[in-house]
Amino acid sequence: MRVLKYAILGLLEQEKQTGYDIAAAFKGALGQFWSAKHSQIYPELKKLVAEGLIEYETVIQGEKLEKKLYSLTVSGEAELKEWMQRLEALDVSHKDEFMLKTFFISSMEKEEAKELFTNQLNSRKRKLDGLMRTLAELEAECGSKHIHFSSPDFGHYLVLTRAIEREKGYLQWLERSLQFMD
Ligand code: FER
Repeated sequence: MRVLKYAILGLLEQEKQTGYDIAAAFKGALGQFWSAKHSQIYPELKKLVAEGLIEYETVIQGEKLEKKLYSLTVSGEAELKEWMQRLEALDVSHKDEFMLKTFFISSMEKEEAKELFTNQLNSRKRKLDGLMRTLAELEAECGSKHIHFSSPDFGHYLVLTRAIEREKGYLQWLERSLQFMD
């Protein structure tokens, strides 16, 4: 399935934007869990225009730089809505290279295995730190108000808290596995 298609439709549902803005969104929060390169984004935009799911108006930016400002068409909105409501089967395709190595760990020396796990532990601690910092920023932006379903950041909040729970669990498992190796 072309999931990138829906990522772009979702971004354009939030607001009209240029290809540059869309590419920038993939460098932000979205790109932390759904990555896409420029070389994928621009052809996808072209395809979506050809399919009538998005359209653009040409606008002048700065002196005379022409930019395409993309927006959803009515059928693009319908397609996004259909995808959002579709109940997908559990995704087993989460490819985790570290899990692949873990699966084959008996081919390693114990000290090598411990190094591999310690390295993963340190990387994931840093990742968790970054996630907690982003969450603190998000909460600070909200001020005293609590995040709720209709907050503009609600989706970002859910994605972040999910990632934090996952990393905490991952760290616990890494620590337990390291103890197990002793
Ligand atoms: C963010 C949103 C999501 C972010 C990280 C994520 C550090 C990570 C998600 C994941 O790993 O599932 O703003 O910033």
